[in-house]
Amino acid sequence: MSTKPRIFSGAQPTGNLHLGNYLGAVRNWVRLQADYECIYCVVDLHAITVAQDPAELSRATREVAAAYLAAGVDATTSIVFNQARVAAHAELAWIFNCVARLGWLNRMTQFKEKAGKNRENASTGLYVYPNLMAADILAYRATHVPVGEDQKQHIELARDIAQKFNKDFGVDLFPLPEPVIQAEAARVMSLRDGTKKMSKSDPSDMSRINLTDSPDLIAQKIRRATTDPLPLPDTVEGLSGRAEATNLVTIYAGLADQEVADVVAKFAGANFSTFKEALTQLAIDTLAPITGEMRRLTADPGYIDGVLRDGAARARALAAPVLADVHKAVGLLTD
Ligand code: AQP
Repeated sequence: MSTKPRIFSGAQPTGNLHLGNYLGAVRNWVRLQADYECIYCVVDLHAITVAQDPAELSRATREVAAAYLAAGVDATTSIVFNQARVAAHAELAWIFNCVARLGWLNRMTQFKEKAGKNRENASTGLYVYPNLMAADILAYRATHVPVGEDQKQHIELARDIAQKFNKDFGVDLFPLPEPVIQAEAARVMSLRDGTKKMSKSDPSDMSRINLTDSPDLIAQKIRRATTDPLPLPDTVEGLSGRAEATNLVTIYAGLADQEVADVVAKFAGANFSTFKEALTQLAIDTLAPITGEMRRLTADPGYIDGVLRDGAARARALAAPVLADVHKAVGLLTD
């Protein structure tokens, strides 16, 4: 058994993974493999909290798994699987539905954003989504969760659930998981509106760069990205109040693995056409190898299914003793 601290993280197969998912999450997952025991899940049960086309969901589940592998997740050392294959997630989520408080869930900003004005018509699954996320993490007693900035509130809720469970049942069963958030590009915004996060479910494909986009399409999207009339500033403070400029500079910094201040210094006073050309080249150079590998992998769905099945078997083995302890603590007769 590994002595390294354990990580759990995942992405929803609600569509193509985009640059925000990559810079905010998946690229960090790859790096963290050196120091952590990693469990990376395609969270298909989360995806169905909003309407999904069944055939498209299966296709996207394989494609998201392919993106993990193409980006550098090693499925022999890390565990890669889809959530629906491991029943412990749904089972523990039900128990957490009985631990979490309505008041806690009412504070979740993602539910408010996703339910929008039509709150009464949102699924109950969307409402209790954070409880399932807590189950995803705690079924493995994971201690670290690498996520983008937008998921921080959900990790805090997972900590509250872990703490209340331990207290209510007088056990020390769950650790309090911590978010692992990278400083640069933790929040990549829409290319059309710098105040909205880049998202798979944005109706405009021009708002995001998908990991499956061709170089031509990437170039087109960056060329058409919203900007303002001013040249780039010569200090980071000069970006304040300029959401779109901030976003493009942040994306550059994320892709180049540099500090925002260094990017600002490099392009001080440049106009957007010059900057966008450099950004386009950098985005294509970074993403093209991943896109190519994804294409190769998705051409062989049997291979992807084999990886997911093997990962699920290993995940089930890790979750089984935790669930047994949970049942015992709660007084559920299951053996
Ligand atoms: N724009 C973003 N910037 C940085 N990180 C991001 N993440 C998502 N969007 C950004 C991070 O990617 C991981 C997987 O996210 P997810 O698939 O679970 O769902 P999400 O956060 O709801 O992402 P989307 O793209 O907005 O999906 P939809 O449109 O389906 O809701 C997470 O670690 C997340 O923080």
